[in-house]
Amino acid sequence: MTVRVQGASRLTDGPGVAVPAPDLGSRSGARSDGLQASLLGERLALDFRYLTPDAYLRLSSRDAVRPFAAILHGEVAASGEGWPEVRSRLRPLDAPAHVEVLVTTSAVDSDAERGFKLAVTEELLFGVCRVEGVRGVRVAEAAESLYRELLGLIEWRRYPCLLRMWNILEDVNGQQDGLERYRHFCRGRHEAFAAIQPATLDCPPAACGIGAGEGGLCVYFLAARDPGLPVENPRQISAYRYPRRYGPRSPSFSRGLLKRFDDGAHFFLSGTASITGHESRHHGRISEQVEESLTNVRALIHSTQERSGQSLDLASPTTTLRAYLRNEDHYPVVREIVERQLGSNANVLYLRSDICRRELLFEIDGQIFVPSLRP
Ligand code: 3EB
Repeated sequence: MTVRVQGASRLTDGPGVAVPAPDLGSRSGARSDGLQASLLGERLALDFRYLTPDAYLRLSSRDAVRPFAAILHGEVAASGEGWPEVRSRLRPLDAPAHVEVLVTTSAVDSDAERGFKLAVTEELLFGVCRVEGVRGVRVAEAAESLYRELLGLIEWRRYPCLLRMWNILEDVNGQQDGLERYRHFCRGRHEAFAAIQPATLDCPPAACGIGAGEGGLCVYFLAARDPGLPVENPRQISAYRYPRRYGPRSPSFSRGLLKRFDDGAHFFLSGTASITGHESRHHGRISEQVEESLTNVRALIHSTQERSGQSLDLASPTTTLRAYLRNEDHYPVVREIVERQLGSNANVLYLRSDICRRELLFEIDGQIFVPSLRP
């Protein structure tokens, strides 16, 4: 069942960019300062919100709907509140800065282990690790050891099911020691999965693999106690079956993953680009790449709906998307196509970033949240 939500705030609104109340007549749209749960008193395991830096800096871990991690795009001061903050090193194209906050009504513990900063709730484990200054074959070594620690950590902490991985590699398309850095990364990541054979292999996480101009290798993740439903795209070969020409080892992720908690259904959309089968399409043509990527997203959502019976709406106010553009000059044309297809109210961040195949000019990912209605 799709919840219709009304009175959505736009991306650049101040505090109270909260998920608005589902349209239950009398209860719709009530907002005050701070982040609101979709219904008063309702438990919220997880929600993603886009905030301005000012709104972000007013948040507190004592709020009822509290942050447990934040991704900072562009220049944003640290909050000093103790939850993990990740600097994406990706520049927003439509504003000086945006903050992506993961919020919950659960109790949150902040912690650190094996090089990861962690936030732990009853339902979820969030972690982030950054390794600076890695070059050449050492990219594979760094990726392998980071992923070994990560897989050990989620097992030990009893959140063995990876839902979502974010992989950001400096100079992702650079050639070093005879191989593209992204392929060194894939090799190391694959070695870790092969060595540890985690439960996660049966339920590969949604993921993205993108590049930044700096920041070494940064990996962050969300893991849960029980598995979600991984979904593949009928228009694309599964990434873990890519032919060897894309690198000595295939990437280990699913095209999307649906996970239900008490608060509703969360769909994690992997990085989706202009690839059909296993091949990149429309080399050098931005408009066609954006259209092809969005066709892929719709096909994936369609097949998720078929498999799960869950309706998912890309343009819902509780959907948050990121559009990655290799070339900032493409911003106006990309935005025009995205808004034509999703409407101008869709929550989309436009970020300058590299993409792990050099011919790809565009990638999109994000999450769709469908809050459950209480009887
Ligand atoms: C692709 O579809 C484009 O290496 O984790 C998308 C999502 C991509 C995840 C990853 C890479 C990754 O192959 C790139």
